[in-house]
Amino acid sequence: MDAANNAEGTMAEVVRVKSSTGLPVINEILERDGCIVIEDVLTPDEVKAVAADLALHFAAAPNCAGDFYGYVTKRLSGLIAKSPTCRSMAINQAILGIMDHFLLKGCRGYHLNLTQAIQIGPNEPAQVIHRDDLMFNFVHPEFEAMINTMWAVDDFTAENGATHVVPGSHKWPLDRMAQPHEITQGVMKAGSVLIWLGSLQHGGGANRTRKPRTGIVHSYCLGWLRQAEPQFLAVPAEIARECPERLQRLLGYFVHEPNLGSLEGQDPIGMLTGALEVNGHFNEFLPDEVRPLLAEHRARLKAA
Ligand SMILES: O=C(O)CCC(=O)C(=O)O
Ligand SMILES: [Fe+2]
Repeated sequence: MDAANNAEGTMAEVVRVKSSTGLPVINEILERDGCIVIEDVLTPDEVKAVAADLALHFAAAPNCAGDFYGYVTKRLSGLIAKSPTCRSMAINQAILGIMDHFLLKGCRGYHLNLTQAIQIGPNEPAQVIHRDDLMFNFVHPEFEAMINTMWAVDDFTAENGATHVVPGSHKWPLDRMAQPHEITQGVMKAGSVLIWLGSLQHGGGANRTRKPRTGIVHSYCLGWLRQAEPQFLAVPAEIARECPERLQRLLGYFVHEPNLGSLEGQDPIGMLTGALEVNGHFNEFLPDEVRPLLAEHRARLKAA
């Protein structure tokens, strides 16, 4: 789609920055526009590696068959189990810096919401423009519930289905729909990553070429929300056990204070390390700020 003048007379455009750009600049652009492209985050070898990790899976997968997911589009899930390269992409420092900035406004820890490789085939039309965070059905204007990263495995072009985005639409009222001139595309080279806030209007582009367009979505959400793709089930424990601790936590092996997600009153990561003890010590997982209140309560009881 051609970029055109929007209501303010400026072009609808996604800002593209180099991977060396500082986090505060990236976060400021994301706050303002709701989307950004960071160029060349993966090396060409990493792009090749992730494509190779997924090649046999894509070959075996049928097309989707749905008005939202498409009919000439293949989707793979469970990428942390399927691709060692995705494991390191999911804990990329810059990406997690962005997640910290946005998601820690609404929670004390976040996790992976879903992993999905999307291969838009030739002749797939554009996906409907939508907001991903409608899966979390409540109003939350003061923080983002989820954020998506779309890693380009192929070059994303205007012709092959580079993701449609509507810069600024994360600030719109829910019932304002994007007009064609307000929509642009996340055009980027393989190895770059498009990031969009869960409240931003967007959708897969039409593929008018003869080759598929492959991208990888790693989505992150607030730690007290249900994951769209349950990572405990998507990633077998034998694989999770071999992952770095940061990734294990992102899969969901953590307690969101207070006391959300504990197992046997313990940190669920004990399921992977062997430390979890059935009927063992029952811990309380509390934010530091409530501890003085509890201590006061105990002191009052003692004094009475
Ligand atoms: O494939 C894309 O570019 C975006 C897909 C998307 O937004 C979705 O399936 O929710
Ligand atoms: Fe989407």
